[in-house]
Amino acid sequence: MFVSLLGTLGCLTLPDELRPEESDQLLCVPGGQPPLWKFMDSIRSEGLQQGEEALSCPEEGLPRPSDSSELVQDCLQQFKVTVAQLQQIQASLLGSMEQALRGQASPVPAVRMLPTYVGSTPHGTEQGDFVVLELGATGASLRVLWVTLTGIEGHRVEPRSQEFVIPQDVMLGTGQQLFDFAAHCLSEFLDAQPVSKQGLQLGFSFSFPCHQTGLDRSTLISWTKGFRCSGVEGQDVVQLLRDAIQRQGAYNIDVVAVVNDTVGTMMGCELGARPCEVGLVVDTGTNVCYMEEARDVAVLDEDRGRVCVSVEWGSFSDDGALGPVLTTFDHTLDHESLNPGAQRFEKMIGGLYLGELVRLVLAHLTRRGVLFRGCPSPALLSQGSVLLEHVAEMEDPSAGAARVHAILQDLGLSPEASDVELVQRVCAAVCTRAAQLCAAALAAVLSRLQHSREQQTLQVAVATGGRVCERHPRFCSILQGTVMLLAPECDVSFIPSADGGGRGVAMVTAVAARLAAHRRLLEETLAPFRLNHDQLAAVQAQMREAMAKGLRGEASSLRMLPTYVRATPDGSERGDFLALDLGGTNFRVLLLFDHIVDCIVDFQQKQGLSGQSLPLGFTFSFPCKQLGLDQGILLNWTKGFNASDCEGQDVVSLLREAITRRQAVELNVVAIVNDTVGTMMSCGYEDPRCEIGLIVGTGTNACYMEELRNVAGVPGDSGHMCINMEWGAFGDDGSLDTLSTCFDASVDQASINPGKQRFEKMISGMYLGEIVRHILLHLTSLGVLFRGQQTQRLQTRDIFKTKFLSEIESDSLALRQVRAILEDLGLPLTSDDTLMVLEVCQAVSQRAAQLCGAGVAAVAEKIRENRGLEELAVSVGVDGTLYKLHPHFSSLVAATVRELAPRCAVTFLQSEDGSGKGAALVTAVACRLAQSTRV
Ligand code: 0WK
Ligand code: BGC
Ligand code: BGC
Repeated sequence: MFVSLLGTLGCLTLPDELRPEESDQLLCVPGGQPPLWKFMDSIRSEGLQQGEEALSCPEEGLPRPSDSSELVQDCLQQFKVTVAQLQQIQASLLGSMEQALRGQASPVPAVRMLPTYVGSTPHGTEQGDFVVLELGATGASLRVLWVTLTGIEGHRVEPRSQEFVIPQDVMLGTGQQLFDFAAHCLSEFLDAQPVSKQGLQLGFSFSFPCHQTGLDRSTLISWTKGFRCSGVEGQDVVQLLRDAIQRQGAYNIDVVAVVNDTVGTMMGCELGARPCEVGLVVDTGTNVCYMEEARDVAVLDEDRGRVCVSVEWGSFSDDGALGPVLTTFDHTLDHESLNPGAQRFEKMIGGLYLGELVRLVLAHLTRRGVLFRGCPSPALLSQGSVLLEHVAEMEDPSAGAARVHAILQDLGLSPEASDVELVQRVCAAVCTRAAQLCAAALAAVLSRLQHSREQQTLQVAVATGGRVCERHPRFCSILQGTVMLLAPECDVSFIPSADGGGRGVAMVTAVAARLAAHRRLLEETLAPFRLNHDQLAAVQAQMREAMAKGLRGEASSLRMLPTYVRATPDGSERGDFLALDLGGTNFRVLLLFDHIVDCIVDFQQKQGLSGQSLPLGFTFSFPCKQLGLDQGILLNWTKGFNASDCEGQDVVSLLREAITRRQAVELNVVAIVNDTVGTMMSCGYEDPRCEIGLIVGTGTNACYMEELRNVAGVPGDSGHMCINMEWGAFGDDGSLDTLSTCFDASVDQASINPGKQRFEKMISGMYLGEIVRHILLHLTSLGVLFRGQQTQRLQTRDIFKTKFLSEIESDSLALRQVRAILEDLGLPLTSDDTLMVLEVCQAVSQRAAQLCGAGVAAVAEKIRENRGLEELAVSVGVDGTLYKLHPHFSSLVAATVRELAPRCAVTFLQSEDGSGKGAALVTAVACRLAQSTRV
């Protein structure tokens, strides 16, 4: 007899002497869930004792106790839950939900509130063929579906599917076993479908609590529902599935999305009057998801739109709220379960547990002689023998007493009519409570929706799925009735999910596939901006070569202009000087030089310097061939300047003529200085090791102290000469074409000096915004951004300022602020768009900083080699809005220099007073040197 007992549980690996006879299998309903109680050891002990107990029952049975009706009342009363208790559960669950949403860690929230990266309910435009693998929704079985989405409203293609029972030793085995089993089932299913073996897209419905970090990245937190495979908790289950499919090697399947079954249920609901925004599953386990306001989900850095959150209410266990409704049977069930103390709420509602609760009550009443004349059958004394299907049938009024009788007989019992009626009452008590508790929890979710949407009356559709909802005769009606009682201000429509969420998973997969495709297009577009070590080292080497040619006076894109600054300050410089700084962000006008003098005179008046004859240092930030300290022939304008009659002129003369015209006789222009030189000098005043000047602002350029012997065209072999590299023009000979992208070409063609200043146009502030704008236009044309809608604004030149990059990439700015900047530009963007725009900005500024770093590394190495040093310590004086304001530019430049010039310890000094002070210092040094030659 004992053997047959185990028969009923039939799915487990048992020692031979305990393996059941074939005939006993009947009771095992395919996909039916033989609960995985810790029966091995308990059954051995208990079974035997119970078997013996069962066997020791007198033929005529035990007399019915006199207080049987009290015993029954007491039992059934335990399952009665008052409205007040339901309201307390509702309130307590709501409290836990909001606590978890706020990210409050202690006390540990009773529910997890896991963001699912599903940001919108289906548009109905999703289309394509998708494979869906469902694992865990229905306990010991997995399902594979082939779902075709037509993208045409109301046009629905019936999914094809196949269910596979998961062997117990797999559910309790290793993770590899489980995922290999899943991959095997996938192949078996696909072998039967007329589909290609390549490019299949799969949506993975994995119905367990997971931390998702993306639509296709999800880490299992803990198993539930009788699963306990080793080596999976804490792992990315998508990767485990990908590895298993790889090992299987039969199909090339891309797992593009992982979805909780509640999300699949919500997304799969037919598009009715209003989309479903809540997904409820009551199958072996239970859970709910809903569309929460993204701004209220603390872990998400988002303030607009909504995100689907999986509540994982199965773990809800607030002793205060649940304590009073937990019965002794619940404690026994939990104690005997695979995960005692966990999923307490689920163990009162989930289909895996309802049958067991009923069995425990029936066994209890039988031992008290109230049922079956006190004679339990071995089956009744064995955990997991009463299944959800049994309970659902026994409660189904259409089943009738005969059917209940048959089921109880199948469990080895000899029921009398009164037993049948009492068993039905027990089933009703257990399931009514389950439905009411589920309703209290759902009412908490509805209250949360009402709060977050600030709506007096909430209209919402709830998609329902799972065999308890589908098969239990009264579960849904009790659920709906109790919800109306607990959330009267909510107008809720319940939409049974047509196919258990398979379509919903395919919907999410379609969205994920679209996003994945967009991501691939984004990566392809940005790949040319991601420079690797070799490419940067090549730029460094090409720059060294161009420097050498330029210094030798040979044709080179680097003019390497002598500046006649032969020394950096030694700190002894003293005196008052006037400094003029033209070429950066400020001071841009036409009638140039007259206007400049007007400004100087105006400045003198304001500073009370009128009439004082002060030496003036003129920072002129354009390529000038200097013939002396106070002579500079403008070679060509850059940075959008285009004042006429200046190129080829000595700009110092032009200034002096303007001074003469203005009779501002007291102005004495002593030196003309490039802003890089001015910056080097002003920082050199503080740090004598400062021998390189760098500007990364509107334009970009660098200078450094070169050995005079290396400077062709300037007499003398000893001493130094500061060289203005004019590196903005680096690559004008085509040496950078391999790195140049179509976006760089668009910016160059649209500039007033096409083909010129190529290096500058990949680095400096005047151009980065435009490069980004062209990339955004390209991605919009691909449909990757802004739903493919080209906006007039985005087609406007210079509308995307480089300062936006600095703002958008600032760590302190949340995505929400990024979105605000972009919306001011009239761009209709989604949260994914915001992320992509951020990545575009990062790619463009990173390339600029790396190229700039490669340039500085070339200069530092040149100085080190000039001096035949193993190691060089040198400082770089830096100025320019982009370098100073961009949150990461300076650190990226420094990191690139460390990588490409490891033997140079390079310190970057941000110039505080601009190059004006440098111009004054150059003037002072010139005056000092002039003084020393006169004496
Ligand atoms: C401030 C310096 C000036 C230089 C400017 C460059 O004083 O000489 O031209 O930095 O930065 P920008 O203003 O172009 O951002
Ligand atoms: C799992 C949930 C799942 C629910 C319904 C629970 O045990 O933790 O993730 O949604 O069962 O299948
Ligand atoms: C000019 C340089 C200047 C740099 C930074 C470039 O466009 O050609 O002379 O140093 O901008 O302002």
